[in-house]
Parts: sequence; structure tokens; C-alpha cells
Amino acid sequence: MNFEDPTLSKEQHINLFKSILKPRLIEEKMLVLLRQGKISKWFSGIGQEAIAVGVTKSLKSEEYILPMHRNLGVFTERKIPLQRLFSQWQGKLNGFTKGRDRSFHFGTQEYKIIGMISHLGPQLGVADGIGLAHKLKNEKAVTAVFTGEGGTSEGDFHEALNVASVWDLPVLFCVENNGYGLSTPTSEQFKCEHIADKAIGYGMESHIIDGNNIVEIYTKVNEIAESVRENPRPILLEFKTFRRRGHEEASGTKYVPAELMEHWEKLDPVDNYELFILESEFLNRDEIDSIKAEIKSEIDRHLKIANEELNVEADETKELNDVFKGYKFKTQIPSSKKTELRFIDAISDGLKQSMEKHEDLVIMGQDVAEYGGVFKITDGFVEKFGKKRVRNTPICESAIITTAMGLSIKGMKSVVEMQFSDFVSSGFNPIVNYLAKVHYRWGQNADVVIRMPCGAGVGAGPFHSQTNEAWFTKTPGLKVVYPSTPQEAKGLLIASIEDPNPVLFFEHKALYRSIRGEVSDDYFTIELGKANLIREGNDLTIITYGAAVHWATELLEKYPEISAELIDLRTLSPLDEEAIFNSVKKTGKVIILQEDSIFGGIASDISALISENCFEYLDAPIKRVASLPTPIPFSKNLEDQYLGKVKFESELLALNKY
Ligand SMILES: Cc1ncc(C[n+]2csc(CCOP(=O)(O)OP(=O)(O)O)c2C)c(N)n1
Ligand SMILES: [Mg+2]
Repeated sequence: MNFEDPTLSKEQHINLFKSILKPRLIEEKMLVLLRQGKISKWFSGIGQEAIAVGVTKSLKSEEYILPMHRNLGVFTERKIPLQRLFSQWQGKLNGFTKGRDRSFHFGTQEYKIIGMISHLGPQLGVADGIGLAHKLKNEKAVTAVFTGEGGTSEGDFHEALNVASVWDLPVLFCVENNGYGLSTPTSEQFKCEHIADKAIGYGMESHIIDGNNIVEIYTKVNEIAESVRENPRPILLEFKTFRRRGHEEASGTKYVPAELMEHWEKLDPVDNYELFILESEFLNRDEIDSIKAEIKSEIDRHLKIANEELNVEADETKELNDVFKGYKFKTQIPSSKKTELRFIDAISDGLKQSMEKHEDLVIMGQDVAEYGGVFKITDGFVEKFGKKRVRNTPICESAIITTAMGLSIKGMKSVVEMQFSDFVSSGFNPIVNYLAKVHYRWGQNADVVIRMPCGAGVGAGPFHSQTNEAWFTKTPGLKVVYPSTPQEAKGLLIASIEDPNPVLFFEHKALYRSIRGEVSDDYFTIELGKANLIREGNDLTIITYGAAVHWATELLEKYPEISAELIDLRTLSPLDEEAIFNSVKKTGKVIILQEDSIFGGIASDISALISENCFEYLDAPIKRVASLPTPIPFSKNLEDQYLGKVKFESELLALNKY
């Protein structure tokens, strides 16, 4: 291995040597602790240290780096006190996740490290978002994100590289090709010769770098990073290396041929560099030994502190309070001046005023720019706010949601338009696993609103008609908003954008052009989590939301003799339980109406809550009315039969009579 480089001084070599030594010595200690049962799991990076250390050294300390599970060198190189790392691995308070997540699954704004989620691929799109923020703010900065070669088989890899390339984002995609993804060799993972070859398809520059040679890594990545700062663009870097230990310690390496292991042992990045340092007489044996002793003593000292730290105390209130970022809702009273608008125009109005109010707000979605979105909600936005802030995206829901996450890490807000709420399934993973959990895990908020044009009654068939709010109401960490009138759509959308937490904002397509109402002209907010008592009554309570609010209103007009209380939930998460209980306690009879198919919808949970909290007040069984447990059919008569609307009249009358 050749470590000669005329551009590096003796001091730089010694510095690199100390840096690569540290993760190796920490790992050796961790392996001992693992055998003693003192830590739970370990993903070894032995043999790959040069990559994490070399790349981190090439970045400036204020530039973000997004490591994976084998990149201890990123953490040591960013000079995180070892005791905090040890506390993190032991699930203690002095770590980075208050005991809520393990190993390297954390981020820290303090050290500009954004750790992974287990699903590997979403990490790559988050780097796109950070890169986009740098670009929009004209900051000359580069972001580095890691993945293993196994992770490159995920769709997220393709989506993230594609977006980065189309948008010229300053991101270094660092692939550590270490021969295996768990037990699967590269030959069973991909068919091209080099991962770097994939860059051609994205119109992207790529480089193959010896992942075991810290000098080559440091000098090349330094040069590349500097050029990307000046000329923002993504670059794919393939580091050839090898995973010398098991996927994680317990799983062993039996499936790795002995010759392969021996071949790579000879190429060890630490031992070979040490030999070079010795032979170049940069350090003598005694000096090297004393450097090692110093690092070992630092490790022992910090381990002692972490070991002595008490375990986290389980406190339910604290856990519940950290699911969302706290913020003080500001009521902005609607102006008295109003204009009659359609539901769709009210949403457009709220979005436009939010763009004016928040300079950092970015809209992303398919066809949202010049075309104005398929429903024309962002029509004219490009002319007003420019293409930088109103961004057409490739068809890649997952990467756009992770990009939104990255913007949030840089303190920016975003609204992502799903073309149809049905398509959110292609971006489901980052919503429920990244955005929903990130604040609870390590205190980073996801300041993202996902707009969800949804709902049936428009003859659009199984893939353009779903009202899929229940996919999200069951996931802690997401807010779910579902307005039914133009005024509320505007006020709730503005409030959702102000809220620093992730919000799924459902917009029923059938209401877009059929429902009109007076809407306040100015910027105003309606608080999330508060139901609206549309109508007071004494005989029974109807609880509903979205388009079904209008089904109920129509029916009540037909039966003026029924004294019904009508509650529009408006927000499904957090749910206004108080409004529900107060009404049920008053009327003693309740019917819950939802458009979604019956099983597992929010009506079921509301029913359970009422039976647990209002049982003594009930004069009739709780009734749920919802749609058939089938996919949503296309033909009008089939769709009419599908929708719970057809059953509502008879069920309402039956309950009233009960
Ligand atoms: C979506 C998803 N599928 C599967 C896994 C299980 N898993 C975790 S790491 C891993 C192998 C990853 O291989 P690679 O990307 O090459 O990284 P390496 O472990 O070699 O560093 C697998 C299959 C996962 N965490 N997430
Ligand atoms: Mg691998």
C-alpha cells in the first residue's frame, strides 16, 4: 500500500495516524465488553476505519455528515467525548437519545452528525435536503452521507441520487463496498462491476477510492469536497474495502472464504499505516506505544464515568412529552373581511399566505411548479415565489419526504404535495419511521406538512380514492388534520405549517370544487386538536370529519325533528377527546361516521374511548358507520354501495328511535 504523498507534512501524517487509531482501539475494547455481556450489540467497522475518518477529516466541522452503523470514526473524529458515546451505547441519559434508541441511531446538531434509522436508505435523501438548504441559502458547504453497498439496492438509493443529480445538490454519496450485506456477497446484490458505474445513469460524476488507504481517501475527498463547495453537484464515491468481522458480532463470518479474509487482513488500514509511519521515521516505536497508551487510558477513564452513571428512570410523562416538539400556538384571529371561496381556493390562499409569511418555506411535489399541481392549488406560485421555492420533483415520494426532513434539520419548513394521498404509500417508510420518531429519538423536529388530496365519491377507483388517515393516526409522532369547510381548511393549513412537527393534512377532493364558504381574507390560524361543535342537540351525537360532515349535515336537514349534536373532529391526531366525551355525556347516544372502510379506522378507537370513559352515560350501543371492507370500486353504483353514506340514514333513524 502506498501512503507516500508529497502534499502531506509529517504533522499531517501523525495526525491522520492518531485519528485512525482511536476507533480501532475503542472497538477492541468494545469487543471485550461485548464478550463480558456489558454491551448489547456491536457492528464492527474494523478494517474500514480509514473511510469514516478520512471523509470526516475532509469536511469542515460545520458541515453535516450522515454516517451508518460501522462509522465510529465519524463520531471520534468530530471529537464527541467518549463518555457520551459509551452512555449512548448503554442507553443512559448522558447519551444522545435519553435511552430511547441504541448504538449509532442518533443525531446531534452540536456535532453536525445526523445518524441513521435502521432502514438504511432514507439516510441518503436526508442528505439531499441538507444539500438543498445549503444551496438555497447560498452556503458553500458540502454534505457527506454513507451507505453500505447492500443499501444501494434499496429504492431510496436510486431516488436520492436521482434527485441530487436533477437538482445539482452538493452531496457526497459515500458507498462503503465491504463485500457483504449481512451474509449476501456483492455478486448477489448487484450485477454491475462497480457501484461507481451506477453514476453514469444519473448523469453524475463518480470516483473509486481505495477504502483502506487513509492518505488516498483524505487527499482525494478533500479535493472533491473543495470543488463541490465551489461548484455544487452530487458525487458518487465508491470505497473498496472489506468487512473483517461479522455483520454484528453474534452472527460470525463462517460464510466468508478463508482466502478472502486473509487477503484483506494483509491490507489492514491501521497496521499498514503504522508500518509506514514507523518506516518513514515520523514516529518511533516508543512514541507509537505512548500514543496508544494515552488513547487507552482516555477510553478507560470515560468508560468508568459512563459505567457509574445511573440508568435512565422511566417516567411516563417525560416520554409522552417528548413525542412532539413543544411550541406555543399563537391564535391569529381571522379578519372580519371575508370572501366566498371554494374549498380548493381556500387551501391555495392559506398556502400562498404561508409562503409570504415564512421566507424559508419550500413547496415540493410532482407538477407543482409551472403546471400548478394536478388540482391547480399552486397555480401561479412559481411566478410569485420562484422555482427555487416551488419545486417540481421527480416521481419519488420517499426521497422527497426525506429531503423535507433534511430541510428541517437546516431549520427550514416545507410542504410536500402528494399528487393523490394514495401515493403516500411510496413514501410511507420515511413518514412513519423517520419523521414520526425523530423528535422522540433525539430531539430533532420534522417541520414538514404533507398535503394529502384524498377521498372517494369521484369515481376514481381503488388507487385515487382512498382516505388513508388511519395509516397515520396509529403512528405516534404524527399530527393528522382533516378539515371540512373552506374557512377551516385555510386556518388549519396555516396552523399546520406554523407547527414545527410533521402534519398529514387531508384534503377531500370531492369538496375541492363542490363546497364554498366565507373565508377570512387575512392570514389566520385555527388551533390543531380542537373539534368543532357544528350543531347542538339533545337526542344523540354524530361524530365525524371530512366529506362525511357534509353527508351528516344534509341528512339532518331532511330530519329537522332529530335533535342531533354534530361534531366535526377537524384534527384526528391529537384527538379532542374532551369535546367527544362532553357531548356523549349530554346526549347518551352516539353514532360515529367515517368514510374509510370500517375495520381499524379512527371510529373504532373513538368507540373504545367512549365505552371506557362514558359507559354510565350511554342509553344505546355505540354505533359506527363506515364503508365496506373492500378496495374502492370505480363504477358509480359500486362506489355508492361501498360508501358508508348509504347506511347512514337508516342507522341514524334506528339510533334515534332506540
Ligand atoms: C430496509 C431494511 N432491510 C433490511 C435490514 C436488515 N439489515 C441491516 S444491515 C443489513 C446489511 C447492510 O449491508 P450493507 O449496506 O452492505 O452495509 P454493511 O453492513 O455491509 O456495512 C441488513 C440486511 C434493514 N436494517 N433495513
Ligand atoms: Mg456491505
